[in-house]
Amino acid sequence: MHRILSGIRPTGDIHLGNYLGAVRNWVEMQHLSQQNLFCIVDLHALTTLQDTDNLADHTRTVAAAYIASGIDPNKSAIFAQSHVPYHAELGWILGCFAPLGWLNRMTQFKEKAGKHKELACLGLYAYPVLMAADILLYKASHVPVGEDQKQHLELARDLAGAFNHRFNSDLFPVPEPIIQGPATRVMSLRDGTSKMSKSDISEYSRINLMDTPDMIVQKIRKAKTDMEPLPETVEGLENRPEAQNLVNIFAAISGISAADICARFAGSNFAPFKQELADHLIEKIAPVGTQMRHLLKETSELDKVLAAGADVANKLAATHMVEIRSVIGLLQER
Ligand code: AQP
Repeated sequence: MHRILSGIRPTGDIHLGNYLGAVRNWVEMQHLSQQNLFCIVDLHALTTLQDTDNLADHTRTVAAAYIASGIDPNKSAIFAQSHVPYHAELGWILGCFAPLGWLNRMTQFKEKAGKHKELACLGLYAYPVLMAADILLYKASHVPVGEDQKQHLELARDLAGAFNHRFNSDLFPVPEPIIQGPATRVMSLRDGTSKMSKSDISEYSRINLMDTPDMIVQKIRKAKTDMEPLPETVEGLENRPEAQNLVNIFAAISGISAADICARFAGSNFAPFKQELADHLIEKIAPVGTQMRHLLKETSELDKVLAAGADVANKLAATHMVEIRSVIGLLQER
């Protein structure tokens, strides 16, 4: 059975990277699989919680982004991770089988903990184990994510295999990552070598789904480029990270190939290219933002969608947890 699971942390405004690298692919896939679970991973958000964060609001905003992008609540369960307590339970259990050596290799922990590794919290370190639990709890077969989650997905696959081997069972299917499309890693508009990210302090580093058309034009106009004109071929984008990123975004949002884009703008400066890129973004992104604002006016409706999604998720997770506890040998509750 094909069961898709993925999620986004409610840590800020959903941006073009989240959309192109993840949500847009989910929308296409939801009709191809038998079951879809799209989670708002609020427990993961606690690992980097800021004083200014409003988790409840951000959680609803992510739910609105899913629906406005085209996730159909009648076809896919949309729910908050914290509304299904089994995620935390399985996270603990898997943590007892995750060798520290595996966790020490995780590059995201190194990046996010930065120079102050000793001050980083245990949750940030254990993040990939909870992510493995998110996936294995539902026996998800496919996990569509952006490129940055590849390593965590590999850990989830290793943990599934290690658990199955340890208990001589085939309880967990080994989940397949789906990292596809022309924008698996969208870069910052201010620095073509850094990932576009919600936590970047510069608003001009990203396009948010709720940006107005004016903001989109402003951000694209100010997007960093270099002094060279656009090249004739994609090979000419090598070692030009900002130009490459903008061409990739153009290709992903318009459906035109990078080769055709280069051929069309060859030798031109960035102004007409940026104008057309902004037009494409406004056409695709602005309606999503408008729909999100509309959905966020009726939070009770959003909460109903989240409650219905949590109901589906809790029932499935409860059944699997009984199997998991039994395989481990924990005394079952009567
Ligand atoms: N820049 C990106 N390009 C392509 N895909 C991306 N994703 C995130 N950034 C990009 C994909 O979006 C999904 C949800 O990611 P997340 O928000 O849960 O965590 P993240 O990867 O840590 O995203 P951010 O924006 O960088 O958040 P912060 O700043 O809070 O850490 C995932 O499938 C991810 O691959």
